[in-house]
Amino acid sequence: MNSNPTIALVGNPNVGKSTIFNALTGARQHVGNWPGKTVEKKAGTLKLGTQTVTVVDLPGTYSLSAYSLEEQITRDFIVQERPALVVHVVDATNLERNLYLTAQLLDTGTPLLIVLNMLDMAHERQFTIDAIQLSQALDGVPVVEMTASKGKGFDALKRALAGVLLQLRETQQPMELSA
Ligand SMILES: Nc1nc2c(ncn2[C@@H]2O[C@H](COP(=O)(O)OP(=O)(O)OP(=O)(O)O)[C@@H](O)[C@H]2O)c(=O)[nH]1
Ligand SMILES: [Mg+2]
Repeated sequence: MNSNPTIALVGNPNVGKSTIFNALTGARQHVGNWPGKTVEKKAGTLKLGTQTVTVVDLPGTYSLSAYSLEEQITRDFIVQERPALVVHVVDATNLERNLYLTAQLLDTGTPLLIVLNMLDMAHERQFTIDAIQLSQALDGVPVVEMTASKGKGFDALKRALAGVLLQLRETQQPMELSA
C-alpha cells in the first residue's frame, strides 16, 4: 500500500499538466496504462522537505461529465481514489473556458489548488489576471502563478503544496484520533 499523500494534476488538454508533472517528478516516474484502457497513466514522486508525495498526471479533460474516456478516468480517480489534493492547471489565456471544469471540481468537494499557467502568453496578449481576486472568488482556493515551460513558479508551487498538505493533515488529525 502506498501511504504517501497523492496529488493529481487535472485540467483541460494542452494547459501544461505534463510539463509540470515532468518538472516536479524528474526521473522518478512510472508510466503504465489505466486498467483495461490505452490512455497512459503516469505517476511519480516528489520530495517536499522530508515528505514524499505521489504525483499523478491525469488525461486532459474539459469536464467531469464522464462522456469520454478522459472524463471518466479523471472523474473516477477523483471520486474513488480521493487524492489528498487536486492541482487544477488552468490556461491563463483561456480562463473562462477553463473555469467550467473548476466549477465541477469544486462540486466534488475535493481539496483544490489552482495553477494559473501560460502567464507568458497571457501577458503577451496584455491580459491581466488578479490571482488574489480569483482566489477570493473561488472561496479561498489557493492560486499559484506559473509559466511552466520556462521553469517559472515551481518554487512557489512547491511551497503552496507543502503548506496545503500540512494544513490538510492538521485538519484531518482530530477525525483520525476519534475514529
Ligand atoms: N507558452 C507557454 N507554453 C507552455 C507553458 N506550459 C506548457 N507549455 C507548452 O504547452 C504545450 C502543452 O504542454 P503539456 O504539458 O503537454 O500539456 P498537457 O496539459 O499535459 O496536455 P494534454 O496531456 O494533451 O492534456 C507544450 O508545448 C508545452 O511546452 C507555459 O507556461 N507557457
Ligand atoms: Mg499531458
